[in-house]
Amino acid sequence: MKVLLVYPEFPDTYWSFRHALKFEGKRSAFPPLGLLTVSAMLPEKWERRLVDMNVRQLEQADIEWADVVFASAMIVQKESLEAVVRMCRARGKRVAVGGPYVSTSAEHLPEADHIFVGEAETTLPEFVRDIENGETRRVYQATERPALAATPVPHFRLAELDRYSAMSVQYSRGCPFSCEFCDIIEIYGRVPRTKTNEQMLSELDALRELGWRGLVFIVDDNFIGNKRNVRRLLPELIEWSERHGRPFSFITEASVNLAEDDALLELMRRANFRRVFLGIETPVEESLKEAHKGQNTRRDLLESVRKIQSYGMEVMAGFIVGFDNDPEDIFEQQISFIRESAIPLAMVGLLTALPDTQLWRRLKREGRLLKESSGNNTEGSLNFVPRMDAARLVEGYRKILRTIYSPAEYYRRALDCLSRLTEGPEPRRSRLTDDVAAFVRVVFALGVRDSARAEFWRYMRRAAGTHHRNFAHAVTLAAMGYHFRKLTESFSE
Ligand code: B12
Ligand code: SF4
Repeated sequence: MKVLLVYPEFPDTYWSFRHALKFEGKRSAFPPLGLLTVSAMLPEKWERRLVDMNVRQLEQADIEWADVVFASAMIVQKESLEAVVRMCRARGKRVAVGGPYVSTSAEHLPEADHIFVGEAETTLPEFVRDIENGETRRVYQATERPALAATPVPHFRLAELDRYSAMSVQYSRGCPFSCEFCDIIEIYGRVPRTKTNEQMLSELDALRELGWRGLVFIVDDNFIGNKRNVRRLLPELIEWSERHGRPFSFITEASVNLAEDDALLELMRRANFRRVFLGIETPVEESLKEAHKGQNTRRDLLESVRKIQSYGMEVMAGFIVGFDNDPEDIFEQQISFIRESAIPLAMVGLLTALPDTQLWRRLKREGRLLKESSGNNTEGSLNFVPRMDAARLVEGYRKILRTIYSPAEYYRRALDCLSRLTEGPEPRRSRLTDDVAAFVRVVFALGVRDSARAEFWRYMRRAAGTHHRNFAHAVTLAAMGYHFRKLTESFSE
């Protein structure tokens, strides 16, 4: 059996990092870990090929080659997914689809032959048996959330490593909290399940043996969802890392209560965690309560961010406007929180009701749902009727973006952030010549062609003078800021 694994195209969003990746000569930020995992669950003797359409085109020849096509998608990829399914079906190929979009929106699916709802650890072996017996079904619905001990090491070798700026691994699925807008807990559950330490280290071994060096994204919904297990993992990870000359630095997502655990923060620092994405959402207590985000109301959020930064980790964070309890001055409050917290990469979104979430169900009961979500909460469109006047909300949202990504504000935050981070250079995979080429591209785009070049040079002078040990990071932050600003400008056109 020949299996073609296809990852459809992303639209251009804040999360695509497109304008920053081009400096590095990369095509995409991360490989499609879901498909790499699925591949590892298929019989050894099946042949497989991966086409991540974010790094290369899907050719007719790829489709012709395959007996069966497996595609995975998030909601934002649905149009591209539909096109892939049509193309492959038109060539008479059997098509199976799965992943987060398919799991939450199974009723709106393109004409795929097989639909996988939920995690595939139990359903995929069933499908393989059915294919061998010549009796397959259309829908394979996972009836349970599998223990991750059964999840094999993903087939990282299928990805063209050079085209990505980071690699991904997953340690846990699920989150113990209950935020109203969150679909994670609907898809992956509220009991975090983790892999064993051996599994994690085998995945890192696999990446190391393939020659990967540099950034690894631990894509967990909440890395500290099961603190007890994480506390057992980190000492082994530190030991592994020292033994191999610290080949990786890590980035992950965690809930804000990370800040209350100094011992855990210290372990993460020693394991070389350099960035943590936090779901801060809003500084407004009433809105946090409305969102059932109690873990954020019990602490001083600015203090929590500062504490995490003091362990050498840059904080990235998600922010949301559009809650029923948002006051009229919410936009100014968000801007000053982001400024004071020194979070350069602040992902601000409009509240979105994702399918089958608690928020979706409440708004439906209240008759306030307008349409299905596009899955992209940064495009400035609402899929429900907000309490605040909708036009005012969208304009206020755009004002936040214009302000926080204006060159003066952004560079100031980046410098504040650098001054809170204590660590030196990160492990890198690239050769010196590649680094120099990337630096020249950044200087040409931001320091010569960009209208904000004066701010850029002021920033670079300060970064070189005060933060020379973190200079590479300072350049990366400049490139990221450029991406966010370019995208913000394109929204306002
Ligand atoms: C890493 C990640 C990203 C990376 C993408 C990297 C990549 N190339 O895949 C980045 C940071 C770019 C990203 C961006 C976004 N993401 Co994202 N992301 C994740 C995250 C944290 C991990 C994904 C992952 O690798 N999982 C690990 C694999 C093993 O799990 P899996 O994909 O679910 O695969 C399993 C099953 O689903 C199944 N399966 C998957 N595919 C297939 C296919 C077939 C054929 C079969 C049989 C089975 C199968 O088998 C696997 C094993 O069980 C998830 C959360 C999560 N827990 O998954 C969110 C998540 C997927 N992202 C989400 C969203 C909303 C976004 C954004 C739109 C955010 C935004 N607000 O703008 C952007 C969009 C990107 C863009 N450019 O426009 C949502 C998706 C919601 C949905 N219902 O579609 C999730 C679920 C998180 C959330 N609630 O916010 N994301
Ligand atoms: S903390 Fe994050 S992952 Fe957990 S329920 Fe809330 S939004 Fe979802």
